[in-house]
Amino acid sequence: MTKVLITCAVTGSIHTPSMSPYLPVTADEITEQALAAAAAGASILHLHARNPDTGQPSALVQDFMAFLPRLKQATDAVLNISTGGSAVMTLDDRLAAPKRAEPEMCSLNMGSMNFALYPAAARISEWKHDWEKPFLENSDDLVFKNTPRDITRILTEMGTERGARFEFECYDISHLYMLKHFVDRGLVQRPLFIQFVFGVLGGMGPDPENLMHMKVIADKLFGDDYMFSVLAAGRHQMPLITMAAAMGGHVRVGLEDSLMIARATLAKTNAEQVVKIRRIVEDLGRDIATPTEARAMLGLKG
Ligand code: KMH
Ligand code: ZN
Repeated sequence: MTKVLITCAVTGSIHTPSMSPYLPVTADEITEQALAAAAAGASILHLHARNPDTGQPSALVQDFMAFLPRLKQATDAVLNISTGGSAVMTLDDRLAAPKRAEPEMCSLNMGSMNFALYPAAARISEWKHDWEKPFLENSDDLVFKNTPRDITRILTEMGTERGARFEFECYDISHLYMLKHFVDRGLVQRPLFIQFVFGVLGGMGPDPENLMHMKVIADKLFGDDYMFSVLAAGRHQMPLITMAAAMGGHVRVGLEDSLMIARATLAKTNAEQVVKIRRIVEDLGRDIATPTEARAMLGLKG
């Protein structure tokens, strides 16, 4: 069976410092945790930046450049930069660092949607920083904007002009049809790497039936010529990615998606989650891909 690509999404832009003291926010913390995740078996590192003082999601090129060159020098893991950023950022903001860094790979969100964070906010009683509570509460009235024009722009500016390949993030069946539309227009290079996203309030729920159905429709739209990976938010992370591994798919872990390592236990590092899913994958009889194998599987420019 195909080797398994483990992606680790190191910090993201959803969780906030009050939710876990282990969430990496400074360049040193992001670098250290990303390198440990790669050493544990993650062949792809999905990266966002944070303001080092407040932990707030950041689109500043300088905040990305504080860790990207260090990662490039210290690991051969594939560096995958988010173009989703955070729903509060403009597309110009979201594209500033990816355009400067010219990564091999970046994320591309395949539709506009609600992206409500209040379930996470409801669990916090003490806030470390002033920005956190309004950031989470205001997500109740926010649209994560990824219109067809936005998608075209990212495909053009990152793909056609800079040679990046994509982690196509699909939160719903409708996003698979949007991806098919862009494949048919000739704007998307194969091989396709599709990330099925479960458990975001605004996207599909974390039900196993949804994963089965996503695969059925992706098979119908893309035939053999695609790879799927799964990420699931919060406590649904490990069960759904285990199911993906058993179905022949790939997996994503990381504190961007879940802060936990087990019920009521915070993960102290991203690497803990990589170690856990690696063990599960290997127990299922599958091998994990190295970064070199990942590049070949994904058709990256290297
Ligand atoms: N946090 C994930 C649910 C992106 O960076 O482009 C979505 C994500 C978006 O990873
Ligand atoms: Zn992300």
